[in-house]
Amino acid sequence: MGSCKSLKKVNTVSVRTTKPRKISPEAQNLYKRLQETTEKGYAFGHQDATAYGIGWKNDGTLFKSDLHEITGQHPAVHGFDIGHLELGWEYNLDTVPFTLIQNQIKKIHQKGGVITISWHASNPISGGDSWNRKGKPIKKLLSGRRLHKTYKTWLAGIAGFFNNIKDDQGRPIPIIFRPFHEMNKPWFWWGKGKCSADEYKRFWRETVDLLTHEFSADQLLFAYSPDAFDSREAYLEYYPGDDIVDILGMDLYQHWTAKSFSKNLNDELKVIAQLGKEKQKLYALTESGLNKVRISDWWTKVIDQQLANSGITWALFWRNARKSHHFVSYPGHKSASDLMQLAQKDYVLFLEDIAPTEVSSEAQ
Ligand code: BMA
Repeated sequence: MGSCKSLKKVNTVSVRTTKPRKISPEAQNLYKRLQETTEKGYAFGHQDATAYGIGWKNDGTLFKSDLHEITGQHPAVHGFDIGHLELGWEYNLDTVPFTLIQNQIKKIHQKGGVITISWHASNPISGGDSWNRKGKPIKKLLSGRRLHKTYKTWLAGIAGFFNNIKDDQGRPIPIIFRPFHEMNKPWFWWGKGKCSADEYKRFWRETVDLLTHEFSADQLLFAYSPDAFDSREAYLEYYPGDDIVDILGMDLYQHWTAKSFSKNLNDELKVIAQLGKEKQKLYALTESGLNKVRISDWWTKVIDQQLANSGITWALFWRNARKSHHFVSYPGHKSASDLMQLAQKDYVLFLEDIAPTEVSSEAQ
């Protein structure tokens, strides 16, 4: 018992000893813009929206999205994933070239859009993918542990990648980074069962600290994104601290019926809305979707019903990889006209709706 207690104390102390946050003026400005956006409604987000869609792939010359093909509007929030950047690869785990991601981010930023990045990092022990749960990687990646040096090399590379994405003034473009998402579920190597909550928090804090201080990526805002949870306590189990989390995120997909999904979404949104109010932070649905959008009026009857008055800043729907794995409608799909209807609501915000006026006219 005694040793358990003192161990806990050590963990708690080390959790708190990171340096105060460093946030660039551009990132602060992004946060302000997100606050203003939230007053108007919620922003529509899509993963890899301009990188590829159903039946097309961006060779670098296009600015196209499946959403735009249907509604005439591009997403306001654009998600990308940097999994495999840590391996020094030229393509991410979904074969999107990292140079394309950098160029798309520049274009999106120029048009006034918002960027959020996830990281399906490979397992540093086995070399397998994020779903490979060999060993206890988090324990080894912490400072003073065997793989910490490797981890620092990873983060140096990632910070370098972010720092190279610059705006027209040569300033790094602000990005919302949400590393090690869905940690409360047992599917990733950083997830439940592979480390304690204290270890996870310490790991997250060290990650933020290294990226922003040691590797100067202070243009980052950070989002915390657990998967489905059933209480406030469960939501906060891995929460690394108010000082380093900017956005309270949640990931939730519809796997079963619309009824149960709607209920879970509603319950969870209430929890993060309350926490957002208490902590004075924005909150967002950082990943969602119904694979193949197999309910033709899903957008208006399920999504909009829950999100319309939820106070979220954005909802990001997952990638349109192929006809058997897509989360946004595409031209000709049975849900396309319903998405069109959703897009007509004035509180559902797209790229042009959130762009600062001077920026959008410059970029045209
Ligand atoms: C998952 C699936 C995978 C993909 C991964 C990272 O949800 O879409 O096909 O590799 O996300 O984008």
